[in-house]
Amino acid sequence: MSTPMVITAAMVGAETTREQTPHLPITAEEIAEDAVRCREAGAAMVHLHVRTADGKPSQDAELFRAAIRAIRKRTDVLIQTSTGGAVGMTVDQRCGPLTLTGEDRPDMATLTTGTVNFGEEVFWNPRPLVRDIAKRIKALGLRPELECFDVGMLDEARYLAKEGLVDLPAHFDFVLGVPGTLQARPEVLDFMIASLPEGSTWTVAAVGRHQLPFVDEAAKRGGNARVGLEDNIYVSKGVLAKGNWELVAEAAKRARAHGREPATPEQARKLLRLS
Ligand code: KMH
Ligand code: ZN
Repeated sequence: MSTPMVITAAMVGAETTREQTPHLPITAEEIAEDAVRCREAGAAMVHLHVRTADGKPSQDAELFRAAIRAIRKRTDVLIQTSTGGAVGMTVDQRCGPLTLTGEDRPDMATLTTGTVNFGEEVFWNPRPLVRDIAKRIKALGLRPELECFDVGMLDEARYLAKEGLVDLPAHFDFVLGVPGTLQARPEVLDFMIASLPEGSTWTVAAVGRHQLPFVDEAAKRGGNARVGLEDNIYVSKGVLAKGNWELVAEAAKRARAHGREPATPEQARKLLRLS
C-alpha cells in the first residue's frame, strides 16, 4: 500500500485579506470551525497564523493560545505554528507562539532558513535570526518544518544541522511560486527533492494557481502537500474556495486519484517523526 499523504491546511496566513475572500477565518472560533471541516476532509495538520479582531496579522501568544485551545477542543488535527509571521515583524514578535507550553504547546513550528524577496517586500531571515528561532524551537522540544523558498535554503539547513541547531533527517516544506523567488515548475520540485538531506521528508506548498496542480505533483512523487487560503483562495479558475476545507477536500481527491490516502494525524506524527 502507498504511504499516506500528509495534507496540511495553511488556513489563515498573514497576507490574505477579507477583501480578497470573505471565507478567510479570523477569530479562534472561525479557525476552529474550519479546522474541524479540514480534518474531516483529509487534513492531518494545520499551519497556523492568527489575526487581531480587525484582521491584522499578529504573532501574539494569547491569540495563538485561544486558537489552539479552540481547535483542540473540537479536533485532533496537528497544529504547526508559524514563526514567519508577517514581513517586518521582530524576532521576538515572530516567536510569540513558541512561548506556549504544556497543553497549549504546538505540535510543530516553521523555520525559514534564509532571506528572500517576497513580492515587493523582503522576508528577512539573516543567519543570526534563523539560529535564534531554531534554538527556541529546539528548547520547546519541537521539530521544525524547514520552509525553503529557494534552493540555497536546503543547504542552509545542512549548515544549521552542522551547528547542532537542526536534527537531520528533517521535514522540509518547498514553498514555490512566491513572486520574486523560486517558481512552481515540476523540474524545480525534482531538483529540490534530489537536493534533500538523506532520509528527509517533504511537503510542497505551491502558491496561487499552482497550488492544486502541485498536489498531483507531490502525490506522484511520494511527497506531501499544503493547501489553504494562506497561499491560494480559488478552488478553480475564478471560483473562491468556500473555506480551507474545500481546498483540502480537493487535495484529498487528487491524492486518492494517485493511490494515496490522506494521512490521519496519528500517521502524520509517525511519518514526520514528531514527538
Ligand atoms: N508570511 C510570510 C512572510 C511561515 O509561516 O513560517 C512568512 C510565512 C512563513 O508565512
Ligand atoms: Zn505561514
